[in-house]
Amino acid sequence: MTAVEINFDGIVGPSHNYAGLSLGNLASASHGGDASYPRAAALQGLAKMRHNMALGLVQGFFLPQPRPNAAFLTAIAADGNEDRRLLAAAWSASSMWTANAATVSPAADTADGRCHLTVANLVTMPHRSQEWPDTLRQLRLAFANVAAFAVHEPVPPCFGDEGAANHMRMCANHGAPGIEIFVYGKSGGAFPARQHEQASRVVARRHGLDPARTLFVEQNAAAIAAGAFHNDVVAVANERVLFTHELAFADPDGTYAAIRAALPEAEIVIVPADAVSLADAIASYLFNAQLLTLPSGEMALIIPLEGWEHPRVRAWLDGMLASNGPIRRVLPVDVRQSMANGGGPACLRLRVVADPAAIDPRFLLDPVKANRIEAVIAAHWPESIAPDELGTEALAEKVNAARAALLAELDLSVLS
Ligand code: SUG
Repeated sequence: MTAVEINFDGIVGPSHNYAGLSLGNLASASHGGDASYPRAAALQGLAKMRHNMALGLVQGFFLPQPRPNAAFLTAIAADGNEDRRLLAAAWSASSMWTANAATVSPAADTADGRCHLTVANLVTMPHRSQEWPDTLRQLRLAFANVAAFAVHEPVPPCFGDEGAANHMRMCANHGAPGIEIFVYGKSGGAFPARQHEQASRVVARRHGLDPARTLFVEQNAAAIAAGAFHNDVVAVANERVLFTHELAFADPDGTYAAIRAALPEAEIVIVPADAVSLADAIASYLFNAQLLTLPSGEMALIIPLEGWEHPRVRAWLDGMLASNGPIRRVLPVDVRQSMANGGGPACLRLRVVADPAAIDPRFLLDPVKANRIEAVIAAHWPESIAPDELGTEALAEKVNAARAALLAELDLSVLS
């Protein structure tokens, strides 16, 4: 068996819209009420998947969830008098950000030698709290092979869990045993701390991780206050490399020392605040990047165009590329529709290290399937959604038909 890293991107759903639902996510707040472009959004996401596949990497995907969510509307007793934001929540396409779908511990790290996944409860934001049952259904289909995978229910809702967005794994190479780093926030600041320490600890125990190779690290309260609502807005890791803003963690030196003690080959690339401020990092999403090992062994950083176009970020990246650091290539991608809701390239993917042969092939992408998905999006996804269209029967019919067409095309109507 060959374990490789597979990135599962969320296909952007046909109800993609900007409702300003995520307090503490500055992009979501500033774009609330804008018109959205679901077709362009989904095509941008698909182009990113193709881009990474063309680099020689294995690519998977998850499907959009049913929207508007009838069960959620029933649960909140929607009768037309509910808060407009609750109505919008039932239409949210937020499951596209699959970094929040689950926390994944590859087989090499776990006591029973299986890859463990715990679906994230996402309880902090109402529009995201409805995702986990449908996510769990997809995880149980994609990772149905119980000899290779264990898929867990969410941690109890008294502990907020946002999945892989607050979890980093470092290792000599993907198939080797690694260290797992869980980053949590402490509540009490201006914005909610969405990942709770006890949720991370529950996940680590469930997954059977070795305590000697598991770190629990507090996120810097200043980073959350500046808009880093998930750790993956200020840090990303791949194999032996951690790429981080110097203000990402509450105790940066203690964190780096603990990482080096647990993984001596660790290389930590620190971006200083005097080169790229926290505000610049959050506006540009420099760290919400995919740090990938290419088949050549070189590492590439897939960043959003917003980062490439940002003068101070670009200057820092040019300097990094001219130096002899471990990140050898920087590749910008256009995911502007997702970015306007605070979701960069890293938010759009869930990393799973496993043998692709153990995964249901319906969730794996190839160039022909990408063409088929593109045709469905082009034919069925709404070109645009104005905020006052949410809640209308006409849009509900269009969105439902679009999703049904995609499920049928991918032989996944079982999810309907
Ligand atoms: O949970 N935005 C998402 C963005 C998630 C980004 N994911 C990671 N950093 N891994 C969120 O805040 C905005 C929806 C709206 O406002 O309509 C939203 O849910």
